[in-house]
Amino acid sequence: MYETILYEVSEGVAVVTLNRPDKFNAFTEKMNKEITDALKQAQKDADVRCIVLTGAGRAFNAGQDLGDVAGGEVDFGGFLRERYNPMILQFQKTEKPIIAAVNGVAAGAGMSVALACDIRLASEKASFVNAFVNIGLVPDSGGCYFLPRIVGMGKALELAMTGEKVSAAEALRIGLVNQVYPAESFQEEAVAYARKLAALPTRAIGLIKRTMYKGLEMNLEETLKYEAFAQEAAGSTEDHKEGVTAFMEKRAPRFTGR
Ligand code: T3D
Repeated sequence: MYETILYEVSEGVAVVTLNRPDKFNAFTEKMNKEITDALKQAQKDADVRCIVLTGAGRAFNAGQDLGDVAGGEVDFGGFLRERYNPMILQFQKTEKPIIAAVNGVAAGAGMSVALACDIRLASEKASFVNAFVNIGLVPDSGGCYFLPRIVGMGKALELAMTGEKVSAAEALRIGLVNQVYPAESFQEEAVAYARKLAALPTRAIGLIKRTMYKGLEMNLEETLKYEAFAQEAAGSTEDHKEGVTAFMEKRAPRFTGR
Protein backbone atom coordinates (compact mmCIF):
# COMPACT_ATOMS: atom_id res chain seq x y z
CA MET A 1 0.00 0.00 0.00
CA TYR A 2 2.86 2.37 0.83
CA GLU A 3 5.81 2.88 -1.53
CA THR A 4 8.45 4.67 0.56
CA ILE A 5 7.74 3.24 4.01
CA LEU A 6 6.92 -0.14 5.52
CA TYR A 7 4.04 -0.39 7.97
CA GLU A 8 3.63 -3.42 10.21
CA VAL A 9 1.45 -3.98 13.26
CA SER A 10 2.18 -6.66 15.81
CA GLU A 11 1.23 -7.06 19.49
CA GLY A 12 -0.06 -3.51 19.86
CA VAL A 13 2.93 -1.84 18.17
CA ALA A 14 2.94 -0.26 14.69
CA VAL A 15 6.45 -0.12 13.25
CA VAL A 16 6.86 2.49 10.51
CA THR A 17 10.13 1.96 8.64
CA LEU A 18 11.45 4.70 6.36
CA ASN A 19 12.48 2.64 3.36
CA ARG A 20 14.83 4.37 0.92
CA PRO A 21 18.07 2.91 2.29
CA ASP A 22 20.15 3.82 -0.82
CA LYS A 23 19.35 7.49 -0.17
CA PHE A 24 19.77 7.29 3.59
CA ASN A 25 15.93 7.31 3.73
CA ALA A 26 15.88 10.96 2.60
CA PHE A 27 12.45 12.55 2.34
CA THR A 28 10.52 12.80 -0.89
CA GLU A 29 7.09 14.36 -1.23
CA LYS A 30 5.63 10.86 -1.29
CA MET A 31 7.39 9.89 1.93
CA ASN A 32 6.16 13.05 3.74
CA LYS A 33 2.61 12.13 2.75
CA GLU A 34 2.97 8.44 3.56
CA ILE A 35 4.34 9.12 7.06
CA THR A 36 1.38 11.44 7.70
CA ASP A 37 -1.04 8.78 6.43
CA ALA A 38 0.63 6.01 8.46
CA LEU A 39 0.28 8.06 11.66
CA LYS A 40 -3.39 8.67 10.88
CA GLN A 41 -3.87 4.96 10.22
CA ALA A 42 -2.20 4.07 13.53
CA GLN A 43 -4.32 6.64 15.37
CA LYS A 44 -7.54 5.11 14.01
CA ASP A 45 -6.55 1.49 14.71
CA ALA A 46 -7.58 0.52 18.26
CA ASP A 47 -5.15 -2.42 18.11
CA VAL A 48 -2.23 0.03 17.86
CA ARG A 49 -1.17 1.36 21.25
CA CYS A 50 2.37 2.54 20.44
CA ILE A 51 4.16 3.59 17.24
CA VAL A 52 7.84 3.12 16.39
CA LEU A 53 9.48 5.14 13.63
CA THR A 54 12.78 3.76 12.36
CA GLY A 55 14.95 3.64 9.24
CA ALA A 56 15.92 0.80 6.88
CA GLY A 57 19.63 0.18 6.37
CA ARG A 58 22.42 2.30 7.86
CA ALA A 59 20.59 5.62 8.37
CA PHE A 60 17.52 6.83 10.22
CA ASN A 61 16.85 9.70 7.80
CA ALA A 62 19.06 12.29 6.05
CA GLY A 63 16.43 15.02 5.70
CA GLN A 64 15.13 16.32 2.41
CA ASP A 65 16.36 14.39 -0.65
CA LEU A 66 18.73 17.04 -1.96
CA GLY A 67 18.74 15.37 -5.39
CA ASP A 68 15.12 16.49 -5.78
CA VAL A 69 15.85 20.16 -5.11
CA ALA A 70 19.41 20.66 -6.37
CA GLY A 71 19.80 23.20 -9.13
CA GLY A 72 16.15 24.27 -9.21
CA GLU A 73 14.23 27.24 -7.85
CA VAL A 74 12.66 26.07 -4.59
CA ASP A 75 9.59 27.73 -3.08
CA PHE A 76 10.78 27.03 0.46
CA GLY A 77 7.70 28.47 2.18
CA GLY A 78 5.28 26.47 0.05
CA PHE A 79 7.49 23.39 0.32
CA LEU A 80 7.29 23.44 4.12
CA ARG A 81 3.66 24.51 4.39
CA GLU A 82 2.41 21.80 2.05
CA ARG A 83 4.74 18.89 2.81
CA TYR A 84 6.61 19.06 6.08
CA ASN A 85 4.36 21.08 8.38
CA PRO A 86 1.29 18.80 8.09
CA MET A 87 3.53 15.79 8.72
CA ILE A 88 5.04 17.29 11.89
CA LEU A 89 1.64 18.39 13.18
CA GLN A 90 0.38 14.84 12.74
CA PHE A 91 2.96 13.62 15.29
CA GLN A 92 1.28 15.87 17.87
CA LYS A 93 -2.26 15.02 16.79
CA THR A 94 -1.57 11.30 17.23
CA GLU A 95 -2.70 10.57 20.77
CA LYS A 96 -0.53 7.50 21.17
CA PRO A 97 3.13 7.35 22.17
CA ILE A 98 5.55 7.65 19.23
CA ILE A 99 9.09 6.35 19.63
CA ALA A 100 11.90 7.36 17.27
CA ALA A 101 14.13 4.29 17.06
CA VAL A 102 17.18 6.08 15.67
CA ASN A 103 19.23 3.32 14.08
CA GLY A 104 21.81 5.51 12.29
CA VAL A 105 22.32 9.11 11.29
CA ALA A 106 19.38 11.54 11.70
CA ALA A 107 20.13 14.72 9.74
CA GLY A 108 18.25 17.90 8.83
CA ALA A 109 14.50 17.32 8.80
CA GLY A 110 15.29 13.71 9.78
CA MET A 111 16.60 15.04 13.08
CA SER A 112 13.53 17.29 13.40
CA VAL A 113 11.23 14.30 12.94
CA ALA A 114 13.09 12.42 15.68
CA LEU A 115 12.60 15.47 17.92
CA ALA A 116 8.85 15.50 17.14
CA CYS A 117 8.57 11.94 18.50
CA ASP A 118 7.77 11.55 22.19
CA ILE A 119 10.68 9.27 23.07
CA ARG A 120 14.01 8.79 21.31
CA LEU A 121 15.89 5.51 21.53
CA ALA A 122 19.29 5.36 19.85
CA SER A 123 21.52 2.61 18.57
CA GLU A 124 25.12 3.18 19.65
CA LYS A 125 25.72 3.72 15.89
CA ALA A 126 23.18 6.59 15.74
CA SER A 127 24.19 10.22 15.33
CA PHE A 128 22.43 13.54 14.96
CA VAL A 129 23.34 16.34 12.56
CA ASN A 130 21.42 19.60 12.54
CA ALA A 131 22.53 19.82 8.93
CA PHE A 132 20.49 22.84 7.84
CA VAL A 133 23.23 25.39 8.47
CA ASN A 134 25.66 23.30 6.41
CA ILE A 135 23.58 24.16 3.34
CA GLY A 136 22.77 27.70 4.44
CA LEU A 137 19.29 26.94 5.86
CA VAL A 138 17.45 27.34 9.15
CA PRO A 139 16.21 24.30 11.17
CA ASP A 140 12.69 23.53 10.01
CA SER A 141 10.05 20.84 10.53
CA GLY A 142 9.74 21.90 14.17
CA GLY A 143 13.49 21.93 14.84
CA CYS A 144 13.39 25.48 16.25
CA TYR A 145 10.47 24.47 18.50
CA PHE A 146 11.55 21.08 19.83
CA LEU A 147 15.34 21.34 20.03
CA PRO A 148 15.57 24.15 22.65
CA ARG A 149 12.74 22.55 24.62
CA ILE A 150 14.54 19.20 24.71
CA VAL A 151 18.19 20.19 25.25
CA GLY A 152 17.90 23.85 26.38
CA MET A 153 18.57 27.00 24.39
CA GLY A 154 22.36 27.05 24.81
CA LYS A 155 22.91 23.56 23.40
CA ALA A 156 20.18 24.01 20.75
CA LEU A 157 21.86 27.12 19.38
CA GLU A 158 25.23 25.40 19.36
CA LEU A 159 23.92 22.37 17.44
CA ALA A 160 21.95 24.51 14.98
CA MET A 161 24.71 27.08 14.40
CA THR A 162 27.59 24.62 13.98
CA GLY A 163 25.81 21.72 12.24
CA GLU A 164 28.28 19.39 13.93
CA LYS A 165 27.59 15.69 14.34
CA VAL A 166 26.51 14.51 17.82
CA SER A 167 27.27 10.87 18.73
CA ALA A 168 24.75 8.62 20.48
CA ALA A 169 26.74 8.81 23.73
CA GLU A 170 26.78 12.63 23.61
CA ALA A 171 23.08 12.67 22.68
CA LEU A 172 22.35 10.65 25.84
CA ARG A 173 24.51 12.98 27.95
CA ILE A 174 22.67 16.11 26.80
CA GLY A 175 19.19 14.57 27.06
CA LEU A 176 18.61 14.42 23.31
CA VAL A 177 17.84 10.68 23.56
CA ASN A 178 16.28 8.64 26.35
CA GLN A 179 18.29 5.40 25.96
CA VAL A 180 21.18 4.01 23.92
CA TYR A 181 21.37 0.29 23.05
CA PRO A 182 24.00 -1.91 21.35
CA ALA A 183 23.64 -1.91 17.56
CA GLU A 184 23.26 -5.72 17.33
CA SER A 185 20.16 -5.85 19.54
CA PHE A 186 18.81 -2.37 18.79
CA GLN A 187 15.64 -3.20 16.85
CA GLU A 188 14.61 -5.87 19.39
CA GLU A 189 15.28 -3.50 22.30
CA ALA A 190 13.26 -0.72 20.65
CA VAL A 191 10.30 -3.02 19.97
CA ALA A 192 10.48 -4.43 23.52
CA TYR A 193 10.38 -0.84 24.87
CA ALA A 194 7.40 -0.11 22.61
CA ARG A 195 5.58 -3.26 23.76
CA LYS A 196 5.91 -2.12 27.38
CA LEU A 197 4.37 1.25 26.47
CA ALA A 198 1.65 -0.49 24.44
CA ALA A 199 0.60 -2.46 27.53
CA LEU A 200 -0.02 0.74 29.56
CA PRO A 201 -3.27 2.79 29.74
CA THR A 202 -3.25 4.15 26.20
CA ARG A 203 -5.92 6.80 26.68
CA ALA A 204 -4.19 8.22 29.75
CA ILE A 205 -0.91 8.25 27.79
CA GLY A 206 -2.60 10.14 24.94
CA LEU A 207 -3.94 12.66 27.43
CA ILE A 208 -0.53 12.97 29.13
CA LYS A 209 0.99 13.73 25.72
CA ARG A 210 -1.63 16.32 24.83
CA THR A 211 -1.57 18.01 28.24
CA MET A 212 2.23 18.16 28.52
CA TYR A 213 2.67 19.68 25.05
CA LYS A 214 -0.16 22.13 25.72
CA GLY A 215 1.48 22.96 29.06
CA LEU A 216 4.49 24.29 27.13
CA GLU A 217 2.26 27.02 25.71
CA MET A 218 0.14 27.85 28.80
CA ASN A 219 0.63 29.52 32.16
CA LEU A 220 0.16 27.66 35.46
CA GLU A 221 -3.49 28.56 35.88
CA GLU A 222 -4.38 27.45 32.35
CA THR A 223 -2.38 24.25 32.80
CA LEU A 224 -4.14 23.44 36.08
CA LYS A 225 -7.50 23.86 34.32
CA TYR A 226 -6.41 21.65 31.46
CA GLU A 227 -5.12 18.99 33.87
CA ALA A 228 -8.55 18.90 35.55
CA PHE A 229 -10.21 18.46 32.14
CA ALA A 230 -7.74 15.72 31.15
CA GLN A 231 -8.18 13.98 34.50
CA GLU A 232 -11.94 13.87 34.03
CA ALA A 233 -11.39 12.09 30.73
CA ALA A 234 -8.73 9.71 32.12
CA GLY A 235 -10.81 9.05 35.24
CA SER A 236 -13.72 7.79 33.15
CA THR A 237 -11.68 5.10 31.35
CA GLU A 238 -11.89 1.36 31.99
CA ASP A 239 -8.12 1.38 32.46
CA HIS A 240 -8.43 3.74 35.43
CA LYS A 241 -10.96 1.40 37.08
CA GLU A 242 -8.74 -1.57 36.33
CA GLY A 243 -5.67 0.21 37.77
CA VAL A 244 -7.41 0.95 41.08
CA THR A 245 -9.03 -2.51 41.28
CA ALA A 246 -5.70 -4.22 40.59
CA PHE A 247 -4.02 -2.12 43.26
CA MET A 248 -6.67 -3.03 45.84
CA GLU A 249 -6.47 -6.71 44.86
CA LYS A 250 -2.66 -6.60 45.06
CA ARG A 251 -2.21 -7.90 41.50
CA ALA A 252 -0.70 -6.55 38.27
CA PRO A 253 -3.20 -4.46 36.22
CA ARG A 254 -4.41 -5.68 32.82
CA PHE A 255 -4.87 -2.52 30.78
CA THR A 256 -6.78 -2.74 27.52
CA GLY A 257 -6.40 0.80 26.18
CA ARG A 258 -10.08 1.61 26.76
O1 T3D B 1 15.00 22.64 -0.33
C1 T3D B 1 15.26 22.26 0.81
O2 T3D B 1 16.30 21.69 1.07
C2 T3D B 1 14.24 22.50 1.93
C3 T3D B 1 14.12 21.36 2.86
C4 T3D B 1 14.64 21.34 4.06
C5 T3D B 1 14.60 20.15 4.93
C6 T3D B 1 15.95 19.55 5.15
O3 T3D B 1 15.99 18.43 5.62
S1 T3D B 1 17.35 20.43 4.79
C7 T3D B 1 18.68 19.29 5.20
C8 T3D B 1 18.88 18.28 4.13
N1 T3D B 1 19.81 17.26 4.54
C9 T3D B 1 21.12 17.46 4.56
O4 T3D B 1 21.64 18.50 4.28
C10 T3D B 1 21.98 16.25 4.95
C11 T3D B 1 22.90 15.89 3.81
N2 T3D B 1 23.65 14.71 4.13
C12 T3D B 1 24.70 14.72 4.96
O5 T3D B 1 25.07 15.72 5.55
C13 T3D B 1 25.43 13.43 5.13
O6 T3D B 1 25.16 12.61 4.01
C14 T3D B 1 24.99 12.67 6.42
C15 T3D B 1 25.50 13.43 7.65
C16 T3D B 1 23.49 12.47 6.49
C17 T3D B 1 25.64 11.27 6.42
O7 T3D B 1 27.04 11.39 6.19
P1 T3D B 1 27.89 10.08 5.85
O8 T3D B 1 29.30 10.52 5.67
O9 T3D B 1 27.62 9.02 6.86
O10 T3D B 1 27.28 9.51 4.48
P2 T3D B 1 27.40 10.12 2.99
O11 T3D B 1 28.46 9.39 2.28
O12 T3D B 1 27.48 11.59 3.04
O13 T3D B 1 25.96 9.73 2.41
C18 T3D B 1 25.63 8.36 2.10
C19 T3D B 1 24.75 8.34 0.87
O14 T3D B 1 23.50 8.94 1.15
C20 T3D B 1 25.37 9.13 -0.29
O15 T3D B 1 24.98 8.51 -1.48
P3 T3D B 1 26.05 7.73 -2.41
O16 T3D B 1 27.17 8.68 -2.71
O17 T3D B 1 26.50 6.57 -1.53
O18 T3D B 1 25.26 7.29 -3.60
C21 T3D B 1 24.67 10.47 -0.15
O19 T3D B 1 24.64 11.21 -1.33
C22 T3D B 1 23.26 10.04 0.25
N3 T3D B 1 22.58 11.10 0.96
C23 T3D B 1 22.82 11.52 2.21
N4 T3D B 1 22.03 12.53 2.52
C24 T3D B 1 21.25 12.74 1.44
C25 T3D B 1 21.59 11.83 0.43
N5 T3D B 1 21.00 11.80 -0.75
C26 T3D B 1 20.03 12.71 -0.97
N6 T3D B 1 19.63 13.62 -0.06
C27 T3D B 1 20.20 13.67 1.15
N7 T3D B 1 19.76 14.53 2.07
